[in-house]
Amino acid sequence: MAEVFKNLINGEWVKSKSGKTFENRNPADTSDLVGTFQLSTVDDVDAAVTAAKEAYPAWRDTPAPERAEIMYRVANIMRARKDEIAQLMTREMGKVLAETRGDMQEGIDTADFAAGEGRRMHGQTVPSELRNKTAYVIHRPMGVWGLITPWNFPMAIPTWKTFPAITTGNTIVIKPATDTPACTARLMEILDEAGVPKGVINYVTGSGRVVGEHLINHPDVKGISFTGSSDVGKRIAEATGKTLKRCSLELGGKNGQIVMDDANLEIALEGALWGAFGTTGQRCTATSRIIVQEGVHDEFVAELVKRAKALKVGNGLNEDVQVGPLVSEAQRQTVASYVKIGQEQDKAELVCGGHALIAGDLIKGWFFEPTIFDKVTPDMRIAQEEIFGPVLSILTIKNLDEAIEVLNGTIYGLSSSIYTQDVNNTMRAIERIEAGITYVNGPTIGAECHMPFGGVKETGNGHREGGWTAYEIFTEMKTVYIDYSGKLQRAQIDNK
Ligand code: UN1
Repeated sequence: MAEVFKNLINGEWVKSKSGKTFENRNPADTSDLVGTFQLSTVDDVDAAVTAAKEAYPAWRDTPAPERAEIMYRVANIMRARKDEIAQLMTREMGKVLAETRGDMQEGIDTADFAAGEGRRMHGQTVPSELRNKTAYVIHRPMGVWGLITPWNFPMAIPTWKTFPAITTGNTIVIKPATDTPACTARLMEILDEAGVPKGVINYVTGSGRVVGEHLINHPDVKGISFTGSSDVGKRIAEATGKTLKRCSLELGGKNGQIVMDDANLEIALEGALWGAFGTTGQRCTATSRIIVQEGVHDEFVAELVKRAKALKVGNGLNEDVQVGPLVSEAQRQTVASYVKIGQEQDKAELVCGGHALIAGDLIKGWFFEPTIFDKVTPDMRIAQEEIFGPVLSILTIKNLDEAIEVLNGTIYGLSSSIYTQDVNNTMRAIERIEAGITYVNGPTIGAECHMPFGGVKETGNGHREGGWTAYEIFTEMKTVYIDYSGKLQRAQIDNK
């Protein structure tokens, strides 16, 4: 019997008032039922928000270092359960074990960082312009936050949001993606075991239309943090804009890797393979465009195709598999439709892959060949739209100026990369590439949890989750002035 997962509301695991559940199946083998989950209603969301609201004052008043102590325990429990949850994650989402262990490690790192940050949470102290007066800034929690998470990083992204949100003294209601609710349930168990008081964390599964939308519009929810598509992000920005509710959005990408003629081709090739086909291309940071200088184009593409064809696609639970399935049938259909667009509408040249994999055991899951299009031009749809799958476009450029223009020529701006040995090219690219993240001689994927993460243009709304900047997202800044002169001092008047 597959596990039946319940909602976590006010410290209790409870069924939805709907009495309905939904299934979650392994995308590598759909006969493997990972679990059944509550198909929650707005009443369930209301109960979770009420619990979070009631738990807030006591949690807010708990000293931040005390809150952060729990994070040390969380990190240690996660370390102990790293392999077990990585296995579950591979079954739930499909990516290979090496990557699901990496996803767990990103969560552990985020817990370690939160544990330390709870003892810092520093504001700023500055001199006042008046005598016997001081001025400083502190960060205060806000109340209940709604966290809406995607399926591609089933542990890391929920931790990116949950840990800073609660370490700073907020309480949360989290709604995981319907494709990956099991890992978030494990995260809730861990937080509970580590000693997070009841009501501080609440977990409600169900559809975005019902659960997500109700959270976004709920008057007692003070902020929304969402990672997902730009289209949904815009809808959330619109809804939260009406009440000026804070929202932090991490959205789509169409990340480019520039390869200059003087690049070390070996590392540029390995970077392209990892960036494009790691996680089966299902990262917002995935490399979906190679922008290669004409002098090395032929050699680079020939070798890339050879290596892409050699990648072992299969069930990620097998240690020798390098590329797992797509997360769902719908995702595979999207990928197939973009391959069709690339061939028929864009008329790019398909040089590798392009088909669903259905031979042998692969018929059980949503597998797709690593796919490469050459002779792609910037105006083509496959060069502009986020595909979220193992489809890579090669664009050829003459020089660095053209490379940067092509790289910047999409609506997105999350991650980017340049392979070159030339320091002048490197510095110019760092300054002129429009993206939240630029890697030099590294792939577009692999951000570290203690650094700001996010993008420009339609990739987000200016926030950076990850690192110390996440602690600013989840708090209000309070500017404090203390006058100890014993008299009225008028700023801008008495001292001039
Ligand atoms: C995402 O794809 O939404 O930088 C996050 C990376 C990972 C996180 C990706 N650390 O690729």
